[in-house]
Amino acid sequence: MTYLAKPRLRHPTLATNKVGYTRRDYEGKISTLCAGCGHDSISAAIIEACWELDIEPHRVAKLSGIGCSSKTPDYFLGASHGFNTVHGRMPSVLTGANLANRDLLYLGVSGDGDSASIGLGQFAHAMRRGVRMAYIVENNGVYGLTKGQFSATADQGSKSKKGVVNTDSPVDLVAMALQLGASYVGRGFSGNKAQLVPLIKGAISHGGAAFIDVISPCVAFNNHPGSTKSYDYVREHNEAVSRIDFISGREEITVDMGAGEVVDVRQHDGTLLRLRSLHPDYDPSDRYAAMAYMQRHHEMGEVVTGLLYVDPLATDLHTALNTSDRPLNSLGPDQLCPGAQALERLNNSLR
Ligand SMILES: Cc1ncc(C[n+]2csc(CCOP(=O)(O)OP(=O)(O)O)c2C)c(N)n1
Ligand code: SF4
Ligand SMILES: [Mg+2]
Repeated sequence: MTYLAKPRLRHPTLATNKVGYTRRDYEGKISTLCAGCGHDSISAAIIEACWELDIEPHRVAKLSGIGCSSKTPDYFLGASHGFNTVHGRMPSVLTGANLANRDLLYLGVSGDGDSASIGLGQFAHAMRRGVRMAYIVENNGVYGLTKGQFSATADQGSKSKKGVVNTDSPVDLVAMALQLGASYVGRGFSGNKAQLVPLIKGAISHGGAAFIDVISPCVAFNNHPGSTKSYDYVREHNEAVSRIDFISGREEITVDMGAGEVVDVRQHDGTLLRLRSLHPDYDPSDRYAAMAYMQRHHEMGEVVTGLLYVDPLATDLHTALNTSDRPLNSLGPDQLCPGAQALERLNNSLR
């Protein structure tokens, strides 16, 4: 096997962000995915989002499971913390890491097989517990790494490359995330970077469990007529509910008066999500209306994209558990161990 390394040369004219890094500093190894795989476009969007957010790479922890999608953290943020877990187990490992060190920004990267099949239970519990993270599923409707079997997100009636029809109903991770209590829920398309980058920026800056399902065509096994996860199908059936701009707290805020209805959503950290509603009837603050809207449009054969729901005042698992403001991994044994007397008191209270 040949390992390709990127040249270390840095062109002096490359633009730097506010913390002094170029986009190159957010890259990783050279991708070994198939040319044209949607997952590579998502990696590019993550790189762009982190660069634009002025995040220092060492403040990010990227975790994934198993699959082509779960390999991608090797191709971005090469200077960040990383953990490639076992299949479907990213959410629990991320939850543990997050509880140990609340100071990092957590990026969970997974696939539709990893999250909707073997890892469905893990996905559900991370959403309902409100673990603060940007959870990104790179959804191609197949197990790409193991040669293209239908995954649980494949639409009923869609066809495999060999013409086999999928008879099972799909798991819709967006609908599940909404139902389970995620406080930021969106759907993107790997072929629409202009929409995806602000969606990812909003998710990283969000104060609770943020979930984005990104339709990401698998060019090797699921990009043919009959697939509902192909480039052509998604381009033809895409129904965007909103155009989203992400405005960091420090930047000047301007209003585009010419656009359609504009909803500004200010998040905990002062950042602003500016949603230009493309449909006057769409309300991104109504969880149940979002679920009904998605269902209606799915039945019409449409793939609804955009920021579907956000609770700007969401809190996370640390708030629920009332953990210490200081990351647990920075506390010493004297602070972590309550001592024999406290243990005795607790035992007595339970007798
Ligand atoms: C416990 C376990 N079961 C099965 C596998 C085999 N396996 C590897 S990747 C994968 C599916 C990956 O699909 P997905 O998450 O959709 O990623 P993609 O390759 O499509 O991006 C499976 C079933 C495994 N690695 N471990
Ligand atoms: S098999 Fe599919 S998902 Fe895997 S790298 Fe190739 S195109 Fe991407
Ligand atoms: Mg897949």
